[in-house]
Amino acid sequence: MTDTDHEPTGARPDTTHRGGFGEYGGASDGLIDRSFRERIILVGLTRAGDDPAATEASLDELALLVDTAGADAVARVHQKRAAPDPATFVGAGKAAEIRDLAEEVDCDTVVFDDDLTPAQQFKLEKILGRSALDRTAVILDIFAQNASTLEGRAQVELAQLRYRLPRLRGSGRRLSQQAGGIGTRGPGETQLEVDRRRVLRRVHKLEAELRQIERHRATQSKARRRSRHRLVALVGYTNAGKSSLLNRLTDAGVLVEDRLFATLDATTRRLRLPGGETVMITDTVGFVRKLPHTLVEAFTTTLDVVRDADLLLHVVDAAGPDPDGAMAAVREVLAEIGADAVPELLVFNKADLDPAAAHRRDRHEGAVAVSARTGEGVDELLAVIGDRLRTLTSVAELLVPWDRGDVMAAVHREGQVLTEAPESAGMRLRARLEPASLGVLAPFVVEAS
Ligand SMILES: Nc1nc2c(ncn2[C@@H]2O[C@H](COP(=O)(O)OP(=O)(O)OP(=O)(O)O)[C@@H](O)[C@H]2O)c(=O)[nH]1
Ligand SMILES: [Mg+2]
Repeated sequence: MTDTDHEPTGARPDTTHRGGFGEYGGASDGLIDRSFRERIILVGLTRAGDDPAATEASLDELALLVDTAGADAVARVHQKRAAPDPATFVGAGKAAEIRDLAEEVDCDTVVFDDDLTPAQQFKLEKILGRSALDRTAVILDIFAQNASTLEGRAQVELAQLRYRLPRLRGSGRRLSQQAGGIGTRGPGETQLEVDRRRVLRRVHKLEAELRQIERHRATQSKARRRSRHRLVALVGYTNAGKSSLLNRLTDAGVLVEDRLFATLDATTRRLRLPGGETVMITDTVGFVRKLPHTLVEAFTTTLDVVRDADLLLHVVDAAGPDPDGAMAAVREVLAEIGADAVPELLVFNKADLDPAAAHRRDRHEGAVAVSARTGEGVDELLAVIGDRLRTLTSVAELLVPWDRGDVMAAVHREGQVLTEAPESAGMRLRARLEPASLGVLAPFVVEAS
């Protein structure tokens, strides 16, 4: 670490707590001293059997992340190695090389494209004589800058604290200085223990706050289910155009920016489909390769909405550098949050920029190509959403005895009645029903398709 990095954060007035975090949040390990752009060296490692081109693609993205965080990538180092060195991630010789390069290009910080263990980070900072961060730290920093709601901030701070807890050794002195000493130290405790205790206390408080929000969410989603509106969730790689599409489909007015992770909070709007049915559509946080687990965990309340959705609109930037890689990364995160079973509709966006969008659509059955910017393909998208949602329900034929007015009412309430024909035994109906309603009405079902 550099000397300035060892200063208490209070002495760096421009290292702002922009997200309004608690005393450990946002500032101290952040990339950003917003009075100038830091100069960064990026380091990637290709393991035996892996494709070096994939490492380069990942480094391209890391450069974008670093830029979004507000710093400049000035050099790049790529090492091929059987496996990461347990002590220094790259080989010790390479680490020394990076130190020399850092001197030469006058860089402030070295960012590694993979997660560093706390021990590796500590060792590397000693060798490099400057901060060593990993991709996770950069992503956390961007999230911290973009978090604006109470929930978003709590989630990001929680992720940051969980990330920092095992790393307190490296930053212990800094935290000790913040603690202010008198009265904060219990008998026989080291400063590190005090710091850990304080961080843990804050973690528990945030967890409690988020549980509260989650309970509120659960009530909301119950209300939605009662309202019988289907929920469609926009998911996809960051910057794919999810918010633009929501704005195009509804008048949501969600912030759209050519930067990564512009959206952190879920926004839900009503959307009327051409068939006349109303659904709820929700925009949410974008995904990225190697999305940090701490973030995925901290964002569970936000991501619940994805898991609960009836249909996912998987938005892909068809004009992006690696649409297939982005799709794979998104599906990985979906699996991680338990949303991989939710039906998915692929939407290739930015068709105005790249005719490849149409080709990609043709290669994937049921996919749609659109441009959120020009509106091209949007009518088709709406029609396809309606079609797909209809296939998620099933049509059943029921025979309801005349004395069961309650069941008749339930069929009308729970489903869409297609035909009714009176018979001597009762009313014969054909109705479109969700699996749950179908289950309840099973005793009256004559035939289900
Ligand atoms: N040319 C073109 N640009 C688009 C289109 N859709 C979105 N964009 C641009 O792509 C960038 C990202 O759009 P957003 O809607 O913010 O993307 P997002 O998926 O919500 O991104 P995050 O919230 O950051 O994950 C913006 O600069 C948009 O103007 C499109 O159909 N065509
Ligand atoms: Mg967005």
